[in-house]
Amino acid sequence: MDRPVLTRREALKAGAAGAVGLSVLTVAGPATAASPAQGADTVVVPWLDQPPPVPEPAQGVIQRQLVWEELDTRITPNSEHFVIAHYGIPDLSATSWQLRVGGLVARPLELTLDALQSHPRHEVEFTMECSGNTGLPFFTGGIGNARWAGAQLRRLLRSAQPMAEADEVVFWGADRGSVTIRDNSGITAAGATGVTTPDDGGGLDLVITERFARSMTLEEALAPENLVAYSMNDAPLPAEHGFPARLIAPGWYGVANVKWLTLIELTSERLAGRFMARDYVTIREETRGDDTVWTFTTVGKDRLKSAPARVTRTGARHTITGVAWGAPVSRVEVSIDGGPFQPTRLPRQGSDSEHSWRFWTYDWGTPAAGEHTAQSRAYDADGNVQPAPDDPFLASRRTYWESNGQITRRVRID
Ligand SMILES: Nc1nc2c(c(=O)[nH]1)N[C@H]1C(S)=C(S)[C@@H](COP(=O)(O)O)O[C@H]1N2
Ligand SMILES: [Mo]
Repeated sequence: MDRPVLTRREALKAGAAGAVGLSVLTVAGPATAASPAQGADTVVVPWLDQPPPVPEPAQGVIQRQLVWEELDTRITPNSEHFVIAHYGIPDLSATSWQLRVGGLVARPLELTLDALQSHPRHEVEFTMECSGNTGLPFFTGGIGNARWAGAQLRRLLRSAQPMAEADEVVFWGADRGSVTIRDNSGITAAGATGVTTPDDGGGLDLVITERFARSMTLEEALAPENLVAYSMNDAPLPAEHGFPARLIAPGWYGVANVKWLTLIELTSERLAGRFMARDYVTIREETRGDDTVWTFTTVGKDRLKSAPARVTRTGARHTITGVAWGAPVSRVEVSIDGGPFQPTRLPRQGSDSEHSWRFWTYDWGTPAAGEHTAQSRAYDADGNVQPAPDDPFLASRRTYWESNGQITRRVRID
């Protein structure tokens, strides 16, 4: 029978006897290091196609990434969970922080951290992925899995009593940054308060200070799994992950999970700010009859995806371990060196969360020495397959968001 995939803590509890059956999944330590838990004979074979360093402009935003060769537990420790921060990390005080629920509500709320924590505590395990992950050569580790806890968003919204006209919810973060809106000569003439600077084209740029914010419909916000979370893996939220509280919207790409929350605003209009309408917008070129149309869609819900995580060797025997996420996963297949797809093992896990990634393993046996490729593809519960690289949706994109195509890694076997 398949063994469940355990967290590091669960594996420790299970003890030595329990750990024996976990094979590759309890191997700890950096790439190529022999695992103490396995005896000296299981090693990680690092991928040949390592991502290049994050270039200068993106360095401030992509602050930490998953190292795939080190993925050995279902729960990502807080200190290893990827970090994206567009406007830096605000320093918020637990004592002076307040969360307001306002806008089109009959009873606006002002919640201290204590007041937030006095609501019933709900937990969800959720694999969060940045929608830019694997869309750029240097961005391949924008994913992690954590157990989040907090108050149910639905409960807070209902106690604020949304008015009949309220059909959108805007989540405002405390972080803000300078944004240049190009060529807005019409807007500036109408009396905008931002600083205006001449641009190259003879028009005017509008420079504003914008807060990080995202919106979703009230119906989407009322989904029972959404949390205003103050806890990550049983610890207070680390500063870089949104202290004191953030939105956790399981099933949505990372960008929807607004950190450093200060205001939840009910409105009657969809937000059209930077992270809804300019960045994190998928632009595609579609052919309709003789016509070409360009479509613009805001990044929203997760998409089915999988990736080979690492290759381990015990003696001459090789195993590929990977993960699959983004939708309820029914099976995962692997193609070696572009050959036919083979089934993998998809063991049951200690978590019953449908929002948690699933680990899979492929027994590679004793591959010939030399360079090889490993490609994975996942299927969801409805039989849909993770898109191939020539998939029409992926091929029509002119932006790198939502890159959920099948991933191929390269490895050299000695
Ligand atoms: N306030 C705020 N929330 C934010 C962001 C941000 O820059 N500011 N980045 C978003 C993006 S793009 C992602 S992918 C996730 C990353 O969450 P993490 O840093 O906890 O992994 O946070 C989201 N929430
Ligand atoms: Mo992101």
